[in-house]
Amino acid sequence: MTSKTTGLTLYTAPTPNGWKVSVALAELALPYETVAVNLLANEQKQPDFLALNPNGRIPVLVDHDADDLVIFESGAILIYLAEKTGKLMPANPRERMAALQWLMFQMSGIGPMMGQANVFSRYLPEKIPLAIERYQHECRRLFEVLDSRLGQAEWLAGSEYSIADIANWCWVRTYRWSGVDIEGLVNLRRWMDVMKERPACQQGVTVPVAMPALSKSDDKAASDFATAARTLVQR
Ligand SMILES: N[C@@H](CCC(=O)N[C@@H](CS)C(=O)NCC(=O)O)C(=O)O
Repeated sequence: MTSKTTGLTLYTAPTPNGWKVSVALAELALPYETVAVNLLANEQKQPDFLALNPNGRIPVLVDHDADDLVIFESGAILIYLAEKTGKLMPANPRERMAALQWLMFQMSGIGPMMGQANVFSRYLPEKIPLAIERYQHECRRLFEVLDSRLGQAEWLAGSEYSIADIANWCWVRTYRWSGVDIEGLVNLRRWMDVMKERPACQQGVTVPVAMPALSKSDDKAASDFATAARTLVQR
């Protein structure tokens, strides 16, 4: 836990939901203190962390300059940062709603479905083909929805880069780990290529530590990661 009294503290771990906030903070060039939460040691379920987030999950942001305001749920944190700074959210009402809509699409669709694809294809010792197919197909379907949107507009909200792009990219970039194919999704590919060149995106995904490329299932790093994650999902 932090003893900081001013500025921002981010409680996080090297996962897509944590990266959403570290990428946004990098885009906004806001200084912050990082507290790395060890998920495998179950630190997120200990009383001092549960006092910050009763759901026992990262990320959590504390704004010490706003009377130690504590925010959990990555989507809420992104909206808070956009409102605090007046950035990463279009001012135009139509595009603002589009940004919120595509943020919710990530929070309720892309994140949970990719999460379950990972659980069934990577972490559970018993392989249930129907469950693996169900979640990987649903991810592919959601990726096609993103691809279609990105065929109509440069960014998810429309003409402006926003928190919706950050939220979706932090998950979609791990498509290989979830076993989801992006073949033929040219608009999604175009957007991913642009996103990965942004310095803030590159820096944000190294917080709190850089993750090895989990792209090959026979990789030692990948198999160590899957073994550790198995403990977490079977707790
Ligand atoms: N809807 C939440 C999901 C947060 C979440 O699932 N965090 C994961 C890491 S990506 C976690 O803390 N897992 C630890 C656990 O399940 O005990 C958000 O977007 O903030």
